[in-house]
This record gives sequence, structure tokens and C-alpha cells, in this order.
Amino acid sequence: MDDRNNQLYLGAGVATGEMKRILVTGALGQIGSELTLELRKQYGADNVVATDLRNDVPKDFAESGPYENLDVTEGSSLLNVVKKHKIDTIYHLAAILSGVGEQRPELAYSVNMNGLKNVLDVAKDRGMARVMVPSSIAVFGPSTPHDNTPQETVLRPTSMYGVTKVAGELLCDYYWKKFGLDVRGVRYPGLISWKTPPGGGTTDYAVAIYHEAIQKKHYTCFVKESTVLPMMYMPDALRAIIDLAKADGNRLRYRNAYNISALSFDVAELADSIRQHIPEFTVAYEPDYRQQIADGWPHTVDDRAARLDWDWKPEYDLSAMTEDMLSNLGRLIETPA
Ligand code: VAH
Repeated sequence: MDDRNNQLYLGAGVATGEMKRILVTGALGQIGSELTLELRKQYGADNVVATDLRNDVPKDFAESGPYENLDVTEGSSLLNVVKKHKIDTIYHLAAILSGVGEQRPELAYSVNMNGLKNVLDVAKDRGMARVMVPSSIAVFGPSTPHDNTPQETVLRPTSMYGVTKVAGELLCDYYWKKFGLDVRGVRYPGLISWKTPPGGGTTDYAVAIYHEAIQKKHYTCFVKESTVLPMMYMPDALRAIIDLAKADGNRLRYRNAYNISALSFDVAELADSIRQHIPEFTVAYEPDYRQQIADGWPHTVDDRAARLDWDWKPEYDLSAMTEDMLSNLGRLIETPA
């Protein structure tokens, strides 16, 4: 074991050192695919190792830096990658989201719990500088106050995804308190981006609606028109988790996970913002099983703790997001003749 690793190892459980060699799990997912590229800009391409279960790595992504095929539920495979690349920081994004998680609860439990524990154990044993584990507003449930949901409140979700996110938050806090592992996280709202397709979540409608508006001028939405959920544009989401990773640990009152908020709107408002650019756009509503998940989630979230402890502040409002989404998607998608 080289001296650096030895040093890190000797620091097991206490190291909250500088982040130099970063591993991203779930790097081909909605957050991971953009986070990896942003981290490579900030830390150098060769210092950010992307990993995912998939083998079909897009050419431009494969050419942007090191990639390893990795199943986070296999602890030995994770350790091998960490050793091979001398990793000192992990952004752990590999997860099964709420929609797929309700259809495949066993898979969601395995990936979201066993995968997380593998990451925390490897990071603890090797004295890593930082582990970033995003949580979600899915930790909240029907008995949680829906408006201006507090940082500290009732967490009794009814989805398997939500259960794994609450358990994950508690596990991360345990590794911080018990072993001193510097684990941090944010509770992401629904995330909207144009570079990658949505990842099987309940908020996927807020991404698909833009694609269909361009391609078909019509969208059939799987939640009802009046459904209000907290949302965030991907550039804000990336800045949030990277800023938290860099924040002074002494300022942090919470570890996993901070409420963060940017936007809240119902589907009617979202459709109206699109119609500012595509006047003929129409929406039909056919709620499915994801309506019940959405109904358990907040309408708005209190993120004062994040703003006070590490200067969180979103930059995109609904109209700026819609303009950026449609202009970028318009370039990507061949609109029908
Ligand atoms: C999901 N996009 O829908 C994720 C997210 C708040 C929602 O966690 O499951």
C-alpha cells in the first residue's frame, strides 16, 4: 500500500481531508452523467472515475475520462476499483428511483441499502475524505406537513424508495457519529435536465413533457393537473451537491440530509411556461400508480438550514428553466417534419 493510501488508511474514520481522486457511482444516470462532467471540469478528467452497471457507455462520455463497469451491491468489486484508482472521495448516485422502486421493491432495497452500506464501509475503512450521498424529498410521507416542509419533521414515507432514503439518511448519520466518516447529502426535489432521459422516478413527467412538447406538441401526463411538487433544474442541483462537498464541515448542523429548494409548480403552470414558446401545446391527464407517491410528497420545502450553513441559493426559475430546456432539446431532437 503506497504511502498516500497508508496515510489515508491510518486516518480511517477521521479523515475529512482534501478531495483529489473522485469516484462517481451511477455515473450514467440523470444526475451522474452531468455531475461527472462537471467534476472533471473542476478536478481534472483523470481524477474523476465514472462507474455504472451499464456497458453501453456513450462515446463522448467514454472519451471524457476513466470509466469502470461496477455493481455497487458487490462490495469486493467496489473495493477493487477504489484501490486501483486510489479514490479518496465518493459521490454515490447509484439508486433505484421511486417509480421503478414500487414495481421492483426487492431490487430497490438491494441497490439502495446494500449498495450504500458497501460504499460507507469502503470509505470508512480507507479513511476517505468525503462521501456524498443524495437523499430526496421522498423521505417525506403523507403525515409530513406538505407546505414549507421543515428540515426536522416526520419521516414516514409509503414508497420503498422513500423507506430506503430514510434508512439511508440514518445510516449516513451513524457512520458520521460512530466513525467520523465525513458523509454529506441533500434532499433533492424532482430534477429536470435535457442531457439524459429521466431515470424511472415519479417526477419524470416534468422532463418527458418537454420532449413531447417539441416532438408531438402534446403530452399525456401520469399525474393530475393540480399536482404540485418541488423541482430543480440540473445546473442548480449539481452546484448544490458540489458546494456542500466543499463547505466548511464545522458549519454543518446536519449531515444527511439538507432540505434544498428551488421551484414548486403544478403541471398546469409547467404547461403554461411551455406554451410561451409552443402556443399549440396541449396536455391530457391519465394518473397512474405514481399519483399516490406524488400525493405523499411536499408541495414546498423549507431550506433555510442549507442557506445558512453552506450558502445554498438556486439560480433558475421556471421560465429560465423552460427556455433553456426547449432551446437545448430543440437542438437535440429532430422535430417532426
Ligand atoms: C423520483 N426523481 O422521482 C426522483 C426523486 C423527488 C423525486 O427522488 O423518484
